[in-house]
Amino acid sequence: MKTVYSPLHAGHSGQMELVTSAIVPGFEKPSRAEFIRARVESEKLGPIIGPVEHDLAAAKRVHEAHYIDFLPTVWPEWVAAGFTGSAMGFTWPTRGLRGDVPPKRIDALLGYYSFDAGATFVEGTWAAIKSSYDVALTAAALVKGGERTAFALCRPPGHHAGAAFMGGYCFINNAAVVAQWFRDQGAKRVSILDVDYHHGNGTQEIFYRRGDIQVLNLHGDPMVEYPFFLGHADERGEGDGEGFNINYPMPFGTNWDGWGASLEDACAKLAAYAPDVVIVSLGVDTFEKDPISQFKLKSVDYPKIGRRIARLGLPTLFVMEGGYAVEEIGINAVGVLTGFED
Ligand code: SP5
Ligand code: ZN
Repeated sequence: MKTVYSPLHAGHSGQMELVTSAIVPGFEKPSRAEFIRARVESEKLGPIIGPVEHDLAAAKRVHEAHYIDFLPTVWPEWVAAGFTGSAMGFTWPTRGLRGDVPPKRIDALLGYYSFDAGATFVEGTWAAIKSSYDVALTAAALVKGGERTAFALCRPPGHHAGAAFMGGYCFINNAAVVAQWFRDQGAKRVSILDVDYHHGNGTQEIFYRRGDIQVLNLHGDPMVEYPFFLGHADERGEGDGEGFNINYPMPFGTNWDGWGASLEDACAKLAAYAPDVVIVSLGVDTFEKDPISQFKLKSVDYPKIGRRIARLGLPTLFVMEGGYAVEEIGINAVGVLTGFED
């Protein structure tokens, strides 16, 4: 399969992150994408190609236009305000506050457009976000053009980004963008299978009232795991979307037995939906050695994921999301892809 990759991700580096009362170097760092790219090469997965540049129209099909227009302004406004370090919010419009009046200060706007302090900007961040979006759309076009599968090596990831908010290392929701893009290209139904350790709250929010895009999510139980405020099993979609959002929250310590059983159930529901295309939000932070996660998948389990998805027999686009054990991230991510191609 072809991999789409852009070196522009690397400018999104040196971000700091707020973790339990300390500001630490971000877990979502450039070496993640480089370890994956190196493994794609050493495993001879297939050609690595660069992205085609796109305008932002496809992003505005799933995100609010004012949010997308805000993103490129962040770093220039942060610098103009005299701030240094990673640009991040510090005040958020939660229950009881006004979420409808954008303030006029960049540090306040960062809070207005986010749900945590986990999506921070440095000088190269906007270029990286844009390249990640271009990578996803370029890979989608390969599948639309008749290839059975493709790998969008996106960085930064996307699944925590909602219609008008960022967070959790995510800015533009690449998987949501390409799901809508396939619909706009004539696909009747699209399924998004999110196997990242964390619940894809942004993807769920974007499609919650829609029946034309099925969203299946396997993740750590939000009662005890980030993002905490979405991802419970009783969230099944609303209106036209009733029954088309399916969550599989799982406890800390879940290994292949439990996780694989959830995948099996998700694949059955996906097959019954009979989509024209499957988008896999591919996180490998389910790995036993992941530094921020609590599942216990082993490297030998990742090819099993790919093989099970391949058995659906559907055109499948893999979109990279999380995974922070950088030494093994390439082995695990590419393990899914080689398993798919077995
Ligand atoms: C795309 C993606 O995987 N985003 C994940 C965002 C997670 N942000 C919260 C991380 C909290 C880490 N707390 C545990 C620290 C252990 N030292
Ligand atoms: Zn994750």
